[in-house]
Amino acid sequence: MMEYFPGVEKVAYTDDPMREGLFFRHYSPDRIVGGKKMKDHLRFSMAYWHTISSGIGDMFGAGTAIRSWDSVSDPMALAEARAYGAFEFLDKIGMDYFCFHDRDIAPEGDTLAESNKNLDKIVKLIKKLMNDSGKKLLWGTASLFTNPRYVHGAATSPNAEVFAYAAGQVKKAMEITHELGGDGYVFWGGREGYETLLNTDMKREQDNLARFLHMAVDYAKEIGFTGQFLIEPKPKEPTKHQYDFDVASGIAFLKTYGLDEHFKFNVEANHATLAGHTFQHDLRVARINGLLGSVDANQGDMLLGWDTDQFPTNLYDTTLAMYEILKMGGFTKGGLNFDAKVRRASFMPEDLFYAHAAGMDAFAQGLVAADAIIRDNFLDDILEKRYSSYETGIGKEITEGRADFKSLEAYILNREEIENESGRQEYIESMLNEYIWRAK
Ligand code: XLS
Ligand code: NI
Ligand code: NI
Repeated sequence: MMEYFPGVEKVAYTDDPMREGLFFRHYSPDRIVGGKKMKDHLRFSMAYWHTISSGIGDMFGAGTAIRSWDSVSDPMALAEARAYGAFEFLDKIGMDYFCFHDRDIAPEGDTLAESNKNLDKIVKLIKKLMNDSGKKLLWGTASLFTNPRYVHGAATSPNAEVFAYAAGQVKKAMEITHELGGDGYVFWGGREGYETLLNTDMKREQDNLARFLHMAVDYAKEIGFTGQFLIEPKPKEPTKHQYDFDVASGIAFLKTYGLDEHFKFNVEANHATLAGHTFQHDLRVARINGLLGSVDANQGDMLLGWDTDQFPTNLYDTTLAMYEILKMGGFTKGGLNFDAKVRRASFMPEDLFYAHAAGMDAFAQGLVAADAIIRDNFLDDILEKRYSSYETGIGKEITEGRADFKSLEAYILNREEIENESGRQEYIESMLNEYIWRAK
């Protein structure tokens, strides 16, 4: 059998973090943390589009990636080679899940019918590879942004023909996700947004997006798909303004259109930061609303204002992300999908392995640190103390809904001074450092 990553062994854990070479230095899949195996906490997933189908080009230059399947020119043969390569990659990196767009796995034909035929062929192969390996599909999705027909959007296109095409395409993408036992189905609003309000009927576009999502909910019921539907917010790029700007605006949209019981969020780190939030912020907003479903694990660059999709290596972010995930009780149908690409200059096949291992280690260490923070009640104790005034006296009356403006005025009218306590941010940050440094 053809080997697509020759010379790369299965990545193993080493307890000597300074050992040279390709190893996990913190990720040890079967290690128990907080009563659960690391791999079951983290549910790592490979993004087919970045790791397998991309040539890692950028806006200014062609792809540089060197891959074993480069010499295959027939599009279907190439899709097959990539599928084999994908499963070899998953096996060697030791990851249980993957995610894809329909067009990542099979080439688009001249008609939707032809594209679907191509998909059927590759899905059959992928299903076999999944059965042989035990690898699983975290979520599927449809690319409603690459083809020029989606120039004005898909479900928000001013052109009803395009809406119909998108519906047909998503119908098929849901069917194959269901066929492959996917745990979820993602809606990232590719070009669902606008460039200028001068030519945009915002109300109609949002109404149409909601109609589209309701149709998806109905069709899932019809085919018995019970995976989690996920909205992936992003504030901009490719459009100047995306409708699913961030989790908070996503919640408003879902509630406005009666969709909130059918969807959760797939929170992507780099999208949160593009929206002017921290990664933790969007995870928190989703979590406290009971809507945190899954995570696209990557990171942006402080100096670059676009979705650079870098592999996540920042331990503060991974620790605080794992904190939110543990606080929600862990993933059920979600996971950590590396929606991340190697830099254009990291063009060797091995770079893919080093990149994923770096992200997996960063999240493993973040998990250990977050688990310790939770076990010690470190942040919970701080919150308990900080908000304790709401547990007794007048605060309790406010909390329990027994106070009103008149009773509060009567209570406070003759009070001379109120004492506040320090927020102790710097102390807390220094302790967070300790938790990260000590995470072993
Ligand atoms: C793009 C998005 C995309 C989604 C899936 O910015 O992150 O890759 O995750 O369509
Ligand atoms: Ni993403
Ligand atoms: Ni992204």
